[in-house]
Amino acid sequence: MQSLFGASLSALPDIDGDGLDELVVGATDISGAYIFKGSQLRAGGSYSHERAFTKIELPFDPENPNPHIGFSTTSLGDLDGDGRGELAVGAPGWAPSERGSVALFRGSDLADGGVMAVTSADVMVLGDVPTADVGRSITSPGDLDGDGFDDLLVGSYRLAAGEITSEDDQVAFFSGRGLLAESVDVWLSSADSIIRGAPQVGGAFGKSLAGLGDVDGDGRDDFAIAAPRPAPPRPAPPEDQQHG
Ligand SMILES: [Ca+2]
Ligand SMILES: [Ca+2]
Ligand SMILES: [Ca+2]
Ligand SMILES: [Ca+2]
Repeated sequence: MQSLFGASLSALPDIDGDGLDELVVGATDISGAYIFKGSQLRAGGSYSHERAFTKIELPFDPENPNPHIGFSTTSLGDLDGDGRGELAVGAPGWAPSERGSVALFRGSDLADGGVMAVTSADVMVLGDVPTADVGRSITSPGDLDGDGFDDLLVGSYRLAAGEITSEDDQVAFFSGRGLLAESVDVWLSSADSIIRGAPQVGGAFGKSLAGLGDVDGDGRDDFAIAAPRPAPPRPAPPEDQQHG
């Protein structure tokens, strides 16, 4: 799971009201998510994580040295009605449940700058099923259920060899409307729905997630899930059926 500064990248809708969107950079080697304001980037130059306006980190814990905060990041539209978008940060190596997590921050809380602990998130999505590494992938695919609020997809998959079950590779759907309503942590199993991949070691169902907009014209946004598993060996076709 090694990745350096830039393990994930997301645009974040303008949180400081200057009309410029912001940039979120995930850095799993130093385990953090770093927000650079659009106004910083407009000025040019080069930036390390130390120059980020807002830093989402976790104090080093020798018992959990690799929380992998920032392995994935995604912005969501405004869920709490204050006109600013929100941010989700995946930490697949950290959670009280030790099964990974996703931290959800209100955009308004990120606008003051400085260092924020990932544990100060408004809501944490925590793994509670026999799967590993919740939050390896996340995306906001737009509004899937048509309630006017962006929704959240949380992917978790296991790459380790050994016995694997259908719960090892799954994508959880959370309707955005209620996510920030009570500011309480939610378990993955309480997702509004869960899509499971066919169990296969190294299958990585959910490694990539993408919102597509409304491709079939039914008024609700659509999405795609990739499972970049190794293809099984294919027998050579008979000579008289070969395709050009
Ligand atoms: Ca801005
Ligand atoms: Ca908001
Ligand atoms: Ca929705
Ligand atoms: Ca649709």
